[in-house]
Amino acid sequence: MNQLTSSASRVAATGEGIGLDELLLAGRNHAMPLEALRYDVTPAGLHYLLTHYDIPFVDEATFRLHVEGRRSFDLDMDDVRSRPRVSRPVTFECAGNGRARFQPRPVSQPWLDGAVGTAEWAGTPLAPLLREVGFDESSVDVVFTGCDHGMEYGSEQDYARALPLADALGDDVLLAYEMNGQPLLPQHGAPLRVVVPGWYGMTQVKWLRDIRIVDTTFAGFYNATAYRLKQHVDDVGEPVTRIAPRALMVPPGFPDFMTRTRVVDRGDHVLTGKAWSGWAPVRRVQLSADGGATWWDAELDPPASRWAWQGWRSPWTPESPGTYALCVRADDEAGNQQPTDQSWNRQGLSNTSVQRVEVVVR
Ligand SMILES: Nc1nc2c(c(=O)[nH]1)N[C@H]1C(S)=C(S)[C@@H](COP(=O)(O)O)O[C@H]1N2
Ligand SMILES: [Mo]
Repeated sequence: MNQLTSSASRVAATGEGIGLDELLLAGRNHAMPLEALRYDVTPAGLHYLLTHYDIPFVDEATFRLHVEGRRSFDLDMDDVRSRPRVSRPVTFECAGNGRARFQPRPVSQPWLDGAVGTAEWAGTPLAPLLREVGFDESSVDVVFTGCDHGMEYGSEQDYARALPLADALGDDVLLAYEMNGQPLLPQHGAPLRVVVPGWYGMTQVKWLRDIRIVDTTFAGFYNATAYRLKQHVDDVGEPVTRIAPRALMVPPGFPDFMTRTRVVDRGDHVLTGKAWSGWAPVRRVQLSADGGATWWDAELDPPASRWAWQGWRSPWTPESPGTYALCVRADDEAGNQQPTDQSWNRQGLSNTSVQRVEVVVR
């Protein structure tokens, strides 16, 4: 079947534009408009979306979550909701954020900067459920399977991602049934999804129907093949796990429709935005108005929670009319920083090269 082989991963030729296949993905999987960086909690309709296959139609009335370890049981949504409830703001970012800026461009969902958002997720902690179902020293991974089904690189499967058991037992991991105080929307995983704070988006399995504790490293597509930093298609590669630090700014002034170049008046401005890292708290956010030649420090807002992005602000007073290239970058307390020279990888993952916003001062 030609369609199956043609869905294998590809790198665009030099000068090749975004194709209609990529446009179709980009329309289904929208980014968060960067002006929404103003909100601490992203309104649900502005949060980015990434769905590999179709949004499955899940009937909550007949829905059962199957949980399997040393024992097994099934839960309906009333059972899930009757368990202890917690709520926390968590920033999600797609591991492919920044992919479209790689040269050459890996052909896939062509993200620029906006595959990020922060929601208030409510649900029940996962660890007690894993303890109830039971595991022992030989247990390795927890496999989360969604209700959605499709094909990628020619392999047919349900969306399934494993997390090492030690990480799945983390205090902050939850099974979420609410986003921003409302039941999950269909596109965000209704009725139930996993939320693993600090990890890239592929970990946050939507339409969760099955949790399985297994004794061998899970060899499914989304762990063994996808979401790995590779140079060549047959490399084993290193898995991407936690979110690398990044800062983004609210584009100042107003945009030109087609170029998105910003127009601002000369004089006093306050630049604002958000910064985050899944490895450690954000240590510093820096700004540049000359395309990264010189930098100054922004002021960080106090963190609202460990797992939500943090606000930052800085005055900026361009005195003379002209064109400026505003840039912003973050580093974290573990010493991770946004690179000046981003290294390339075959799947277009974790491109945290600094955001650059062209501004015309009049
Ligand atoms: N079942 C299922 N879960 C999934 C996906 C998917 O395609 N199917 N996409 C993952 C990816 S790659 C990302 S980035 C996040 C996006 O979550 P959101 O659409 O709620 O923002 O969901 C993850 N969970
Ligand atoms: Mo993603």
